[in-house]
Amino acid sequence: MAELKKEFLNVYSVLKKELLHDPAFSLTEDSRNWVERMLDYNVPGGKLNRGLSVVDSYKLLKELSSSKKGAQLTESEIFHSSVLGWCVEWLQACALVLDDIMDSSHTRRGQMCWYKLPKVGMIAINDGLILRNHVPRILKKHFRSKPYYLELLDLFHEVECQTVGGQMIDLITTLVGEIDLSEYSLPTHRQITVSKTSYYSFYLPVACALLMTGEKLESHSGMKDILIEMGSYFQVQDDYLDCFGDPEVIGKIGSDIEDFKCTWLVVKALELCNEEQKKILYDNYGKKDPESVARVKDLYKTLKLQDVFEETRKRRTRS
Ligand code: DMA
Ligand code: MG
Ligand code: MG
Ligand code: MG
Repeated sequence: MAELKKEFLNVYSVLKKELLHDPAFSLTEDSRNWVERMLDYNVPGGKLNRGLSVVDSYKLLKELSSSKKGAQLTESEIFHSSVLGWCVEWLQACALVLDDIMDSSHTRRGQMCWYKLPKVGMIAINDGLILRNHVPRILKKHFRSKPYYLELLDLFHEVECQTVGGQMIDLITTLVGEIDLSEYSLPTHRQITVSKTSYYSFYLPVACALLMTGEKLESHSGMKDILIEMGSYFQVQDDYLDCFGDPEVIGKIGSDIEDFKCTWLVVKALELCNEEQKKILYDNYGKKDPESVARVKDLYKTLKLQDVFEETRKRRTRS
């Protein structure tokens, strides 16, 4: 895998160079420098799990179809699966740049959020759109002549619709919560997590690999169900870490309590709290001052949500 990761990172440099000279964007020298810095800051610095899982999934699918363990990928297969992996990473970079503005976040991947840099600010909105528009440019350049090109375009588009739809529900649900926090429930939480996270983080990489092998996505709805489930659990973990994770480890400072978000933690707290504790939640949830945030975190600890999470984790990873 170390070798594949090295190759994967090489492909980033190839794609970046192509995009910086893509006439569609009519870049000037200054704007080319801007885009290069913006890409280096926002695209390759994460765990790369989503991108690498395209290469991994493709390798596994090839092994399955040839019933040979350790099947070797050709140069072209490594390159093309890596390109699709980077398209997933590009889409993720777009989602994160915009998500951090909307969530008023401070840090991401161990550095200041892009929009927080003094010379960037709201230019980050257009940068998000640049990132999003890079994806079809990459796909056109490298997949135009493939028989599955249209399906690939359609897949990225459908997944993006799910993601922005999910982001919208994530954001507008807070308006409902501000009126009555008890409206937050597990079904609402699930709807948010499936659409904002599962599709692009779990389904998209495997679906890309399947298309590369010539499969039709409609024939794999069982696989989709499993990946959606994994993604939903991943977002439960993300909610948990927003409050209990170490910012040094997760690379970001949580803001869900301040942002009034419908998270797994607040839903569980509402399920478990007595009337007195409910009042603490109502009085402090969604407030920006550190004392209110600390009171909510204390309540989560009193309700032993860390243990409840541990139980859920064991149950979900067993099934
Ligand atoms: C993020 O949800 C979802 C997308 C589509 C970026 P989030 O705001 O909980 O993510 P994070 O905790 O990384 O800001
Ligand atoms: Mg966020
Ligand atoms: Mg968000
Ligand atoms: Mg989060």
